[in-house]
Amino acid sequence: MFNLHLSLHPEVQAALLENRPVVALESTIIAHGMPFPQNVETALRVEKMVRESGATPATCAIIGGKLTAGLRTDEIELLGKEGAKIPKASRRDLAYLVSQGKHGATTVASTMMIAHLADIRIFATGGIGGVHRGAATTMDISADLQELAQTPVAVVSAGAKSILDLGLTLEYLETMGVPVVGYQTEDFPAFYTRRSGFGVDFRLDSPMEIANLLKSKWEIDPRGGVLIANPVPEEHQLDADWMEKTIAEAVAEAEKQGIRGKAITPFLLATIENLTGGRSLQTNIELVLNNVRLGAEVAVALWRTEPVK
Ligand code: PSU
Ligand code: MN
Repeated sequence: MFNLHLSLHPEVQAALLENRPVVALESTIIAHGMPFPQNVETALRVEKMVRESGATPATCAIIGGKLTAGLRTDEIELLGKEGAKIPKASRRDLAYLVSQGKHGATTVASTMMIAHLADIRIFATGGIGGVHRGAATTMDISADLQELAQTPVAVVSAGAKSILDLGLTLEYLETMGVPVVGYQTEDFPAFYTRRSGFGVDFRLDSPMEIANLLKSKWEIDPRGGVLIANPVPEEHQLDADWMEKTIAEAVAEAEKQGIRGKAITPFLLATIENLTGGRSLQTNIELVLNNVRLGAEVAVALWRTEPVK
C-alpha cells in the first residue's frame, strides 16, 4: 500500500488499513468519456452507489503528479470541468505526468495500476478498451488488454462496444489468459446492448461465485486480472441495429477526419452521443451505475471470504 508516488484519500486509507472492501473507479470516463456536467454528476452518484452497497469508493487519477486513489469532490469537479484539457493517461503516460507534476485522467489500464499499488482488488467502470476494428493494419490495441494480462485487479464492465472488434478483443484476452466472466449471462454484452453474439468463457450468477473465482485465480497465480461482463439493464438497452448503424457512421466520420490513437475513443463516444440525441449518454450512465453496484457486491463478497494476501 506504500509507494513513493501513491497518494491515498484518508477515507480510502482507513478502509484499506481496516481491511474493509474498496472499489476503484476510473477518471478518463469523467474527463473524456462524458460531457460536463453529467460527468461530474455521474462520478458523484457512482461514489454514493458504492457507499450504499457497503464499500468505499476510490476514484483514481493523477493529481499534481501523484498517483491518487480517492478524490475529493473539488478534484472530481476539476477533472469534469477541464475535460479534454486533462491528459488521458494510460500506462505509458504515468512516468511523464508524475515526473512533471501534472494531472492526468486514468484509463482502465492505469487505474488498474493505481488500484494494485493501493492493494485494491475490484474496479468498476463502463467499457474497456480493446482491439479496434481495422487493427490488422493500424495495430490499435488498447493497453487495457495487456494490463488485464498482468495486473491482479478484477474489472467490471458492460462488455465492450462495437467501435471495437469484439471477436479479436476476446481472442486477445484468451491468448493472454484473462478469464471473461458473464454475470448472469452466457453472451458477452456489447455495452449499449445486452448481447453481442459472442460468448463469455464462464457464466456466474452471484457476487459470491465471482469472489470465489477471484480467490482461486489469485491463489493459483497472483498475476493477472479478470474481466467481469455485466449486461446493461434490459430497460436501458438501445436497439442493436440502430446502434450498429450509428457506430458505423461514427467510425466512418473518425476515418474521414483522420482521428487516430488515444483520441479515437473520446471522439467516437461524443459523435455517438450527438447521433443518438443524447440517448447513448443516458444508457452509458445507467450501465456504469449497474456495474458499480455489482463491483461493490463482489468487493463485499471477497471481503467475506478469507483475505487474499
Ligand atoms: N470505453 C468507453 N468509455 C470510456 C473508455 C472506453 O465506453 O471512457 C475509456 C476507458 O478509460 C478506457 C479507455 O480504458 O477509454 C481506452 O482507451 P484506449 O483505447 O486509448 O486505450
Ligand atoms: Mn488505442
